[in-house]
Amino acid sequence: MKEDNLEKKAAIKKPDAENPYTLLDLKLTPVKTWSAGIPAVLAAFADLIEEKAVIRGTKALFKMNQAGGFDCPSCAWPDPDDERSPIGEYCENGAKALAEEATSKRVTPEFFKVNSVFELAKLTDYEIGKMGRLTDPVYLPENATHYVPISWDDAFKKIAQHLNELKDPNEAAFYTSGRTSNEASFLYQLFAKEFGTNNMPDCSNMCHETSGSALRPTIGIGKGTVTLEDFYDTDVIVIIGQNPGTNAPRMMSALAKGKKNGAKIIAINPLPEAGLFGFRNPQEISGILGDGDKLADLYLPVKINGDMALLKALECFLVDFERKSPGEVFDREFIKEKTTGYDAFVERVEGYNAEELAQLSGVPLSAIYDAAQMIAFKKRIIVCWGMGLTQQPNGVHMIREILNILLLKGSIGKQGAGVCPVRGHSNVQGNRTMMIDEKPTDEQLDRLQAYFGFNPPRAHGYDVVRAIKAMDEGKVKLLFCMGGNFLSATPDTTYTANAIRKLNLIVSVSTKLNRGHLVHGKESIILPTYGRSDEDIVKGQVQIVSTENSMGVVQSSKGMLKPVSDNLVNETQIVCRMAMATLGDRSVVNWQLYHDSYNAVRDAIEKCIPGFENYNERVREKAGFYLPNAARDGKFITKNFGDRAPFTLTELPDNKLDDDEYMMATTRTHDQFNTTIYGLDDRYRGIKNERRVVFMNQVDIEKGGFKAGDKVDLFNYDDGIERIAPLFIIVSYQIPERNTVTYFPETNVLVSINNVVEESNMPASKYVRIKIRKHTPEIFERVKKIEASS
Ligand SMILES: Nc1nc2c(c(=O)[nH]1)N[C@H]1C(S)=C(S)[C@@H](COP(=O)(O)OP(=O)(O)OC[C@H]3O[C@@H](n4cnc5c(=O)[nH]c(N)nc54)[C@H](O)[C@@H]3O)O[C@H]1N2
Ligand SMILES: Nc1nc2c(c(=O)[nH]1)N[C@H]1C(S)=C(S)[C@@H](COP(=O)(O)OP(=O)(O)OC[C@H]3O[C@@H](n4cnc5c(=O)[nH]c(N)nc54)[C@H](O)[C@@H]3O)O[C@H]1N2
Ligand code: SF4
Ligand SMILES: [Mo]
Repeated sequence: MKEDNLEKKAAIKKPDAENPYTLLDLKLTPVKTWSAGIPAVLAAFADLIEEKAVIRGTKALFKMNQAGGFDCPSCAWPDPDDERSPIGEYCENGAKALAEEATSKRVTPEFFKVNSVFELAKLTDYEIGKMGRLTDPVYLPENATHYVPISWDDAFKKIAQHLNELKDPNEAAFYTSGRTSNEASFLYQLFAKEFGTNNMPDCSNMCHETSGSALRPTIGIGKGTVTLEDFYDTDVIVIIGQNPGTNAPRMMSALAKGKKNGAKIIAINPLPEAGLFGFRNPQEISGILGDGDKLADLYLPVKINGDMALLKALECFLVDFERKSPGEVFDREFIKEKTTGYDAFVERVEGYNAEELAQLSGVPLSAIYDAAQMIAFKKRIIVCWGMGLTQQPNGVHMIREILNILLLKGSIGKQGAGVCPVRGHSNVQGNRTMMIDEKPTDEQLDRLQAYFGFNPPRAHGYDVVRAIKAMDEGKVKLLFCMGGNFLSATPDTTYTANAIRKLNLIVSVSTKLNRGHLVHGKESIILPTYGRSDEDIVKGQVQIVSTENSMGVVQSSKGMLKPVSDNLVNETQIVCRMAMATLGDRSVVNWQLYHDSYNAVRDAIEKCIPGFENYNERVREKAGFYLPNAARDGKFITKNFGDRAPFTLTELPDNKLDDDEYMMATTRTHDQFNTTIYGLDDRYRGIKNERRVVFMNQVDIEKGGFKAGDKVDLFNYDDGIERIAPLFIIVSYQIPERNTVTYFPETNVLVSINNVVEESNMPASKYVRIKIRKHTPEIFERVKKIEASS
């Protein structure tokens, strides 16, 4: 009894929203200049062994990304349309993602009985993730210390009761991470809209919202325009702000193939990432025994956010070359027929001084000249980008600047040319196609209304940042999370944790335990569900679901592993049961039909979303089908510019730093999937057994009076508020001066909720002004004070 009381008191002290502030035992290993190869194969299998899933996992690996198999749950890189390698169409990180899912370790109700929420929160994210798969629904009552079992029916009753008690449907928000299938996503947004809200924050709001915001008004579609085939026959591939060797590893094979066929590669990144320089294909003998493929022909070590200056300097050269060889550099016909705003754009470029721009970018002018030379007389250029651009305050404009260059060259909407935003989560693009969007268009809503017969809400809802603020202000009282880890993926951890604690109820549909389950509202419910690799049987039949990859291909996915528990429910049925429990007779949707049949869901999708004609038939074709993409075909149907793509006039950012300030980009290690920490190494960057590191240039280390290996604390002072990430180790690294890199989620605590990307409102988590000071033990007291007062 006494112990129970103590425990309650402890629980009131708030479970930690942060990883423990302790250091492991950092070892430095050589930084790599090529990716994959034998170490990648070994690493893939090491994870299966650790997860006690060797037999299950190996069996599944051979079905992953194969026609008739299941879609890799990790990233959104596409599979080849034609022949697939019988040895395997997966990479090291796909295998790790699978090992996480296929694990035979289990988090059962007994686990929750012996482990209080408070105690669990003292573990690291790595330890929490390694506990295993969730097996049963559990419920945390108000003021309770432990999750307790709850039946599915009771869970839905509780959720329904909470939803129906809200004064306004907009007091609820429905978050989506990017793994949810098309079928479940469609029903999920349908439910939110029938319930009455467009509050659908999703992981896109932290990821590629910036790309959509940049592309939709300019080329008429918020997606990429290239296909995998384009990589194989092109002249130049530019990779800017993206780390393919870690985050889309099979992109390396496409780059190598393009390169073999004559393409040149330009890499633009503050860090010399291994995957940009070389690739040893573990699926080819030459990759195992030989030197592999050399990739980047030119590497431009841009400063964080120096990309705008760099792109403009590049344009200065292009304009100059064109002046000297009229018609040979720019595609005059394309510009005349398909674009608008050319003259004003060129005038703007002519006003710049290339030397000054180069200074701002951090890249020598001669190297930018070389890049200009490489693209000036080529017509087929592909530009790929990732979070290095999208998570910058001016990311929308930087992407439009890339587009400016492609428009000058007529290098979009033709074979071997175009834009390639490399999407993150395996079905994040499909989620958006299925209308998971806080700002659906009238056309989308009209079609839904016509088919289902209810009036969907028209007012825009909350995105991620706005949802957190609304939670803090008490305007959102219930957060439903379809996958993901809302707490740790979002910025300003202390503020966000506090906002979550104000909720009446948080519901998480999850495969694995994460910190987001431990920092909770007054009440909390966890609903365990299937992963992509799990066999999903409905009415005695094994089901397929579908997903859309980075290049707009919709494919089927059929899980094959026996689920870890008989008490899991698939996401589609979770939505249907929640809808029936909440809306009852109020609903005009036949939820029972969709509950029982994925085919019926696909039929409804076909009626409501263009491009899905004969969905049920075509999704069963071997390589799936491409969604329509007018920009890919060279048609730019824009809202404000008719059938023309506009040149955009952009500004240079002011990146001046105070004397003791550094710019920090938060990034991923090679051993994590977002907030899921597979392991504690970052092999390619030479880091072993530590995540609390800060990469610094040696010049800065010395100027700051530090030494490599010193322990430091990191601070941010945006909005006049002190934010602290204590206890990091300095690692001397090849990175531009005054720039630093750290890993998220540990440094999300430093990212102000107000530090957002213009237009897309995404957290600008690669543009964080920090101060670095020698570590003092007293810092922990200060951190505690900040947490207590928030
Ligand atoms: N294994 C694995 N795969 C993943 C993920 C994962 O966590 N693990 N996450 C998935 C998801 S959701 C996403 S969105 C993608 C993310 O994939 P990426 O877009 O590659 O994401 P990051 O690792 O955050 O960082 C991208 C790169 O941006 C660079 N960078 C930072 N600042 C700047 C800058 O100012 N300019 C330029 N040019 N570059 C800069 C960094 O050095 C880094 O190399 O990967 C997906 N795939
Ligand atoms: N500082 C900083 N912050 C960032 C980023 C950054 O670069 N820097 N990147 C941002 C980006 S690009 C993204 S996409 C977000 C990611 O944000 P999220 O998508 O919210 O986070 P994840 O870590 O991918 O979610 C992991 C959890 O999803 C659950 N899960 C896994 N598979 C499934 C499944 O099949 N179904 C269900 N229902 N649940 C599943 C598991 O419980 C797991 O713990 O983070 C963002 N946050
Ligand atoms: S590239 Fe991405 S989708 Fe393909 S196997 Fe690797 S992690 Fe999975
Ligand atoms: Mo992402």
